[in-house]
Amino acid sequence: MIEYSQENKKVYLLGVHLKSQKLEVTISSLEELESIARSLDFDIIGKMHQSRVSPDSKSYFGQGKLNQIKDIIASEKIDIVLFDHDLSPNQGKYIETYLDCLVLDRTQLILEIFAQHAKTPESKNQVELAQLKYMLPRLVGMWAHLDREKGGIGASKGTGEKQINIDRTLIRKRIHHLEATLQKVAMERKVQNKKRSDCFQVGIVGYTNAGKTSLMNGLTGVELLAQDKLFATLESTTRILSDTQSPNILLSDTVGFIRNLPHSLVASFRSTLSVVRDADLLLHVVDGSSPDLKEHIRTTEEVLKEIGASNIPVLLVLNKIDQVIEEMDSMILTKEYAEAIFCSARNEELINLLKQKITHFFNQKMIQKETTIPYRHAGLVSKLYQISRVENIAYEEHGIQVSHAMTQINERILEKILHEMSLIN
Ligand SMILES: Nc1nc2c(ncn2[C@@H]2O[C@H](COP(=O)(O)OP(=O)(O)OP(=O)(O)O)[C@@H](O)[C@H]2O)c(=O)[nH]1
Ligand SMILES: [Mg+2]
Repeated sequence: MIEYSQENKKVYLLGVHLKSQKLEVTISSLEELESIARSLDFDIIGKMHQSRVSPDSKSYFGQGKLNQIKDIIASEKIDIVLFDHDLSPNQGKYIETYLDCLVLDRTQLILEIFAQHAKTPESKNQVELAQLKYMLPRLVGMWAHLDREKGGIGASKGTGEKQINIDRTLIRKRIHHLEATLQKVAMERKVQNKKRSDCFQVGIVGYTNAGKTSLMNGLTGVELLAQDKLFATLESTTRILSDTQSPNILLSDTVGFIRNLPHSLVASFRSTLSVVRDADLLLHVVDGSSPDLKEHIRTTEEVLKEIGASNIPVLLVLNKIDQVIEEMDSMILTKEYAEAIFCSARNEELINLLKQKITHFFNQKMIQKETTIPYRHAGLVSKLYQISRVENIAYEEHGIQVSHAMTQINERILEKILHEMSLIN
């Protein structure tokens, strides 16, 4: 983790507004960096952005701006400069040497939050892997601060300061070890998922802090930790959607997304995100009260594409609708997102409506069947109860007449059983 002493470090935030982009995007991204920094207990002294046609290859910012920042660092006694962009190893090294101040970029801050919030061995390993991959190309001539005793950046447990000084070979070895360990967990998860394949699976996805865990809690009656913090959830949790009939609908809550999510993190979290890839339906939860709603939707869609989950059917859920107070705003949302489900994790009625929409989605996918079971095979009825939703059962002269609904997978299972019993060809 970033080593900073107990007292809050004074930080200054910097961003570049590329003229090809909308200014609001730069500003809201810088605000987001501020919330990340606040979650890390940094003391935010100020922020600024510079408009440029393109980033300077050597220093990202222009030289004039760098001088201005240097003065601020001196007068405000800034400890760390936070950059709202990803810096190349050379840019990072140059800026840090020039400013003579610890410089952290967006990726490092996101990695740091993940490191602090990781609780399970798996998520800790995933974060460590991403940190090491980030660190590897930066080892040669490591940024000046890494050599300092105080205020240097180390990674979370086991990847700390000491490891920064060990050679690349050891880091590569560690990377291989972590990848192998994670691979093992991924295999175990695959087996678990197979067991669940007779259930419908719903993955809750969306931008960080959109209210995914709060909705999961409301829908399933569990009490997972929901917090007004970015990346409160890093692990995937699966629960049964309450009050549903056979087959069960399983809901999985997982890690949230953010713009410019480091690729190494997405790659490391592939296994955790397998609940998303394997889902039959995605609930794309978005904070309906956020002015950055569109950007959040776009980011989530991009990450879904990156992890190979862009073909799964999606229900868009505009959450926190209780916070949309202005009638005008509400009208615009209704018009623009006519297909979306308007919800609030704080409103039981709306949660129940969401639950109905989910069950309705799957009911539509159920296949209606009429199966006749000869009395000599009466034991099959209990199997039908297991693998389908029995709606009516009548004991006729020629056999037991069952009206039931089932999934396509279970229909194939039933056909196999009937075939083996020579009840069908
Ligand atoms: N007003 C209001 N607040 C909500 C609603 N849903 C969630 N929140 C609050 O928003 C914050 C974030 O909620 P979470 O459920 O942790 O969000 P998340 O999407 O799981 O966030 P991460 O796990 O950090 O990605 C918490 O403080 C919740 O209490 C809602 O519908 N209305
Ligand atoms: Mg969460």
